[in-house]
Amino acid sequence: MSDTASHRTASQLSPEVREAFATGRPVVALESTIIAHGLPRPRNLAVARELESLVRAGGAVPATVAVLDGRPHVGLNKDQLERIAEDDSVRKLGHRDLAPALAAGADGATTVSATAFLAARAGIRVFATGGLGGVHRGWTETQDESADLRLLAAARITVVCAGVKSILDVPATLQRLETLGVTVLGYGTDRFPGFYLASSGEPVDWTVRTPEEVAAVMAARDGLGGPESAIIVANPVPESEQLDQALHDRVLAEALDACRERGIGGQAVTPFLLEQLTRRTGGASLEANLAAVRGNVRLAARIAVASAAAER
Ligand code: PSU
Ligand code: MN
Repeated sequence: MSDTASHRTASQLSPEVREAFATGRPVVALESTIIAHGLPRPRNLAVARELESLVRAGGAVPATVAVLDGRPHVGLNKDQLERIAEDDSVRKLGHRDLAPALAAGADGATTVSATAFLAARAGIRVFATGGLGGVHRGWTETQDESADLRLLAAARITVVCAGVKSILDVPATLQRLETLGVTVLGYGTDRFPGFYLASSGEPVDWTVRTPEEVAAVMAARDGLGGPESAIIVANPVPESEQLDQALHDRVLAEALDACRERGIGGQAVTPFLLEQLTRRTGGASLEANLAAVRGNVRLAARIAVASAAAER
């Protein structure tokens, strides 16, 4: 654990996670914003539980991250997971929101930026999500770029995702990741995945094909002593489960128009667009999103197992 300095606010570890740290078992961090703000109810709670089961089935221990009563939690029990999925007072917390949420004693779901920070600080090496945040389309007008990117430039953690959300400007986001020095690995592909789609059409410089290869990259980076930034493992949704490309493009254009017309801004943009896509595709985008997340969680467990074995 890195919470050795006594002046630090220690995260509350679940008994399962504490035990895993003590015995060297692999742990996979999961974010909670996707649960609280990225998926419709009541499906979100079932998904939260399913994702934890997938981690366990893969031989690792799940650590869903959230803030409850102003305390950061790494690993949630059954009641706490329910609270995140069902309680209306649960806020969306990026990295910069952690301190005010702690001071206010608030409940909050953590985004990729806040989850990566808390998980890395607790000593967790692998984290799974759906799609990362990034540079939004129309950035020149709104300057909307997810805080996920800057935090990933500063957290030593491996993030398994289906690329970045396709609601974003994908080439601009990849450029930003390059500038920030974040390593990007295509998993079984030389194309950057497109979240709802197996491919965004953009190239990636490095391709890996097994969890052991990812573990080798992690070990090599440790051996180098840096950089202190994330490794993104970009894992495509299976083609058989991807969203139809033409439907995706048409519906996304409508959703972006709706977002602009209603003047949606700030933290509300991403949940709004995801919800619009689900509605306008009759639920098809939700199924593709879930297929991507499940695949990422399974792969993250395999990477955590391989990495823990390599460390022994
Ligand atoms: N992946 C999903 N669904 C989501 C998210 C990721 O499949 O809802 C969340 C993550 O928590 C990510 C956040 O950090 O969306 C990005 O929000 P923003 O664009 O406001 O930074
Ligand atoms: Mn934003």
